[in-house]
Amino acid sequence: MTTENREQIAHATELLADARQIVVLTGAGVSAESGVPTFRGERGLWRSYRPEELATPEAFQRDPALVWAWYQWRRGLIAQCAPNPGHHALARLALQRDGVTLVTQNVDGLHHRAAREEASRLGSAGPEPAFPLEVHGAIHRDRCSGCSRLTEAIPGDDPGPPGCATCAAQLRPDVVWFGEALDPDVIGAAQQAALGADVCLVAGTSALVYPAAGLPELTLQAGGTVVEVNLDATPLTARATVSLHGPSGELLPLILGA
Ligand code: BV8
Ligand code: ZN
Repeated sequence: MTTENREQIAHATELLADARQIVVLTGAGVSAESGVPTFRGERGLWRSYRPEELATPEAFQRDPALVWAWYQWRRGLIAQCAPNPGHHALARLALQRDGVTLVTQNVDGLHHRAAREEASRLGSAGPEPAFPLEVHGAIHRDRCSGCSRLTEAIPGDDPGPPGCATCAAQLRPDVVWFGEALDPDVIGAAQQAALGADVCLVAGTSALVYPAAGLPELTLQAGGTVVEVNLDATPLTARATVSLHGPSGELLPLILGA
């Protein structure tokens, strides 16, 4: 590891140790080392499809079977994946310190799984059900497009979205598609946390998708600092007090203490 990176890691560790309130924003990059493909990287999910083709209500309207098959494929893939050391380091930070809010754009549920595993290792109470704040929803849940009833998704290769057991309307993945509003309570809590944070730790996101990508900006506007951990540079890099380029699965345990 270069001396420069070592100094950057020490600086990031110091900023986070001195912070009273921390907000963490993660994106698909923190799950990459778990085997979950990112959206825009080399092997990104979107490489095979354009976001507009699949993750929009119009696409689901136009071709529900295609969109459903894509989510079922992703669900099967994610079921084979496990949290990586980056998820575990963030889970320990949130479980062992007050004033930490973890916000994720990811729908893969790996942060919650890491927190459950850390809690049982620490012998502490498990994470809140609302941990982390999943601003784009959760792929393991289905939502009825009629009565909004939530159910655990059932993997399988059914040719298209099933009907709701209560009202027979079509089920859809309980995720936020492009052009859809985020749950105001969830994004509201995330924005509150960002406004009150001394440090916004951003990991594994291209910082392109709003309103989530606006969270670090709120921390900066309120006088806080940004620490970025990402493989590539992003529009946020120039605004970060510390920007570490490398795999989050390696860097987060170094910054947060393994
Ligand atoms: C809304 C859930 C309004 C589904 C997703 C122009 C300007 C501003 C905004 C817009 C605009 N045009 C349109 C918009 C709005 C749009 C938007 O922001 N578009 C972008 C593309 C410009 N936003 C919306 O539509 C949002 N809704 O605005 O609604 C509204 C209001 C009221 C009423 C009605 C409507 C909804 C956005 C949510 C979309 N849903 N996903 C699903 O997952 O299937 S977005 C999708 O992208 C994922 O959630 C993903 O998390 C998210 C962001 O991507 P990243 O997580 O950053 O992943 P990415 O691959 O891009 O980057 C990975 C990074 O990790 C890379 O930088 C890479 O270098 C790095 N990396 C890789 N490996 C590693 C690593 N880093 C560290 N370690 C590694 N190992
Ligand atoms: Zn229903």
